[in-house]
Parts: sequence; structure tokens; C-alpha cells
Amino acid sequence: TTRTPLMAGNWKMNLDWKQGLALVEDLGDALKGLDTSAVEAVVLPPAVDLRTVQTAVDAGKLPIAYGAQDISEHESGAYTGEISGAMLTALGATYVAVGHSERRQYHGETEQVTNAKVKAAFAAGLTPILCVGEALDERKAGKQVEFSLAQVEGGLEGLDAEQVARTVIAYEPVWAIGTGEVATPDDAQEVCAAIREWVRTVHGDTAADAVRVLYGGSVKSSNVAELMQRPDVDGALVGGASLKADEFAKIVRFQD
Ligand code: G2H
Repeated sequence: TTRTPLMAGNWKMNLDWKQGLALVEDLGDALKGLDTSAVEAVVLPPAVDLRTVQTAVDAGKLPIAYGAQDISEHESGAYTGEISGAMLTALGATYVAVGHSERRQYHGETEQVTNAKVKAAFAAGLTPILCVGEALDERKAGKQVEFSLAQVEGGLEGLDAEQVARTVIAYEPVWAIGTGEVATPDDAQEVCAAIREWVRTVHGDTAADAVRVLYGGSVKSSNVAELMQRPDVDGALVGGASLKADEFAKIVRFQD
């Protein structure tokens, strides 16, 4: 495979700016000398920490890309509390998470809003990390593939094959998020493979072979290597374990 593995740390709503700065400094040390041609490391800090990350990256102290955890579907204007794609790219951000299950669950984000945010990301020149995944009920009913593919289809509606090729899709079964309950590598592979096959059917071989499909949900340094052995798992979206520099660096260096 020619896909570069991608390890993304989603800090969620953790760390104030001083703690964020400390983590950025620790990450700089922990990731020193990272072979960025072998793996791409990404952090998605709270928006208030993006400038801190930018400063470290621009100073050559942090060999990573970065982005936001959310984006406004609107371009600019009277949308109190929102952050636009253009504001993110002006900070040097290149990624943005869209449709995380916490956005869908706690902030009422519909399929339509998720799709609009994916489009807003592309309009601003950002790479969306589209998050999908089933809850426990769907898993128990054996509907994990069907459910996740419906979210992929909804999130990517209206995109062309070239955009889909550049998208990152994160399969995050809701029952495995922050629970310590990691999906087995076979569970992850099943849905990640189905996502790639969906892309192949709808958008063709080039997009399917290029699109990066991540697994997310209680990923740690102790389970990442086995997950990464599966052919359709191209990386991980890491929450809790991305808040400790040494732990996140171990995950990024899963190949060593
Ligand atoms: C899933 C994941 C990161 P955690 O939400 O997006 O979080 O690794 O804490 O389960």
C-alpha cells in the first residue's frame, strides 16, 4: 500500500492554554526526529490552542500537522461562537474533524450539517476527517456496516472522486469511545474494509486506494500495532491517549 499512516490526536475539551503549551513542548521532545515520510502525525487541539501549536510548528519544534475539532458550515458573518474554515487555514491548520459522534450526540449535528461541514472544509482547503460509527444497539443487531456506510454516504454526498480520495474517514464505534472497550482488530477491519469498498464502488479504484480510513475508540500504545496490521486500517484517531506526550508519541511510532 502507498497510503501513509496517519495518527491523529483529538484532545477534545481538555487542557487550558498553559497545559496545552506544556503538552506541545513535551510532544516536541517526544517526537523529535520523527520520520515524517513514514507516518503523518496530526493534533486536533481546542481552537484556543491552535496558535500555540502553529508557533511550535513554525519554529521547527513539532513535526506534525494540525487542525480543529469542528468547523462552521458557514463562510463568515453573524454566527456567534462559530469558527470558519478560513480562520483555520490562516492559522496553518490543514485538517478538521467533522461529524464526531460527540458532535452528533450532544450538539444535534445531523447528516445534513455534517455534509455541509465537509464541504466547508474543502471550500477552505482543509482535509476533513469524517467520523462515522455505530452505537451499541446497532452493533448488537449486526448492523454496524450498514449504519456506518449510511453515515459515509451522507457525509460525502455531492463530493467528486478527487475530493473523496483526499478525505480521511475515521471509523469510531460509539461503544468503544472513551470506554476502554476497544474494538477487536477484526471488528475494525470489517468496517474499514467495507468503507473502502463503498468508495471503490461509488468513486472508483483511484479514490478507494488513496482514501485513508482510520480506527478510533480507546486506542492506546498497547493496542495500536495490532490494529495497524489490518490491511484497511490506515491509522488511528486517538482521544484520551493523545493527552500524554509519551503515550501519543508511542502510538505515532507504532512501526518502531
Ligand atoms: C474516539 C476517540 C478519539 P478515545 O472519540 O476521537 O476517543 O480514544 O478517548 O476513545
